[in-house]
Amino acid sequence: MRSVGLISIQDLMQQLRKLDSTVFNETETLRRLLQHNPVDVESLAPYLTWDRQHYTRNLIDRTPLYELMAICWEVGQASSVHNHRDQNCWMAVPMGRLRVENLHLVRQDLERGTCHLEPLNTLEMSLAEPCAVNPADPVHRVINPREFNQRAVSLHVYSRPFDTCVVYSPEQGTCGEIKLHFNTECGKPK
Ligand code: CSS
Ligand code: FE2
Repeated sequence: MRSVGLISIQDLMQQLRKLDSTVFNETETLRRLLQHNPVDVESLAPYLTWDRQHYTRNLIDRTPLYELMAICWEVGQASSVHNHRDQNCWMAVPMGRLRVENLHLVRQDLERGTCHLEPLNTLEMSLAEPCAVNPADPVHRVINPREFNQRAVSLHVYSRPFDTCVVYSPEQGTCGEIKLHFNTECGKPK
């Protein structure tokens, strides 16, 4: 039986598909929708895959307007510092907790592969606390810190869909473009 107050991923998918396209142009409406509709991790079972080397990306739904994916984080796994190609992004955490480190991009020169970043703030996400990436300062990294001592699953809505991003090394002042891949799409291995 589903815990009180939780919805299934199918229900969330239906709600997202009904939204007017304008909702995806600002961050607060969808952040609130995710906050009021926490997803039951049980319903995500077909989309959850685990890899000891790297977090996994699992596509759940894609429309011309957005893509919805589940990302699975083993204890201690983290993303690179990266951007979201100027697309909006919302993240909810149906299982575990995750830390988001936001950075301010002072400058970048993609052709030269150089950048300068400064730490901005850190926040924590959980079932009760989804978040939206701030379009004014979209560079961040997501971490499942070893001390949290549990696997985590996050749901990401990207509008519009993107399949490349820029990754940064704040320590070395370097950056470069990478391609993003899915481990599974609609519950099937890629
Ligand atoms: N943006 C990363 C996950 S951390 S928000 C990705 O899509 O792989
Ligand atoms: Fe990200």
